[in-house]
Amino acid sequence: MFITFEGGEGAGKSTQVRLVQPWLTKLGYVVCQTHEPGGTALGQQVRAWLLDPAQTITPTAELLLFAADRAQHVTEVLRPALQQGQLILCDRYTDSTLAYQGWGRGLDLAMLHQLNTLATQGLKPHLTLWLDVPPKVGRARVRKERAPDRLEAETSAFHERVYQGFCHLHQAEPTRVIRINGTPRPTEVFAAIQSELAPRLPSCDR
Ligand code: Z5A
Repeated sequence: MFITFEGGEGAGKSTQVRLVQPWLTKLGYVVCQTHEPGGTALGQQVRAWLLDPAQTITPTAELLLFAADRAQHVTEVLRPALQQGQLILCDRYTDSTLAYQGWGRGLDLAMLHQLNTLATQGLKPHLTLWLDVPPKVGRARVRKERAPDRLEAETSAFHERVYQGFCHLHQAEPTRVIRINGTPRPTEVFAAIQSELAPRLPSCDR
């Protein structure tokens, strides 16, 4: 099973992946925990360019860098993990491209769908957990910790458009893109994720 975590900056994706992983392992699943951008050695370098606030990157170049990271990640990590029967937890995937480069940057959504298909060779998540946190709340969480990276340093209007993108993705595919209220405490968010995930998990031979 291939599960992705999505949301705006500071939505709590990494926090929840860190809670879900040991829970699923305890249930007997072999879990592959990964992320985009940067889930491969090549991707780590691409990620450094993408997030470096000193870089000026055109929207199209940015899109192609995310796609290159994804193409490598799918071939090197995701497909082999699925072939080995592992359960994948992936922090960001194709929906981030639609929300950030589509709604955020205003690139053509039909073209983004085509590019996502090319980069993933058609590999879609079985389930996506969208951590719904208002952009202001997510940004405040991140600002408390560190200086913003290149994308985090975008305007509030950009992050609001990204948020609208995630809302739209949830409305368009409500059975795949599950909305989780990401504003309560992490343990409460985790409990909500457990109750959504538990009935959907495949049977597991311990
Ligand atoms: N991007 C893109 O544009 N196109 C694409 O195709 C892809 C990505 C794949 C890097 O991603 C950027 O790439 C990202 C989207 C773009 N840019 N932005 N903005 P990333 O995943 O590396 O960066 P991120 O999503 O922004 O990471 P993040 O800010 O660290 O968010 P997070 O993983 O969702 O949150 P977290 O690390 O779990 O938590 C952040 C803080 O909030 C931390 O202090 C926690 O302790 C705290 N936290 C977490 N949960 C809670 C709750 N429930 N309450 C209170 N505080 C909490």
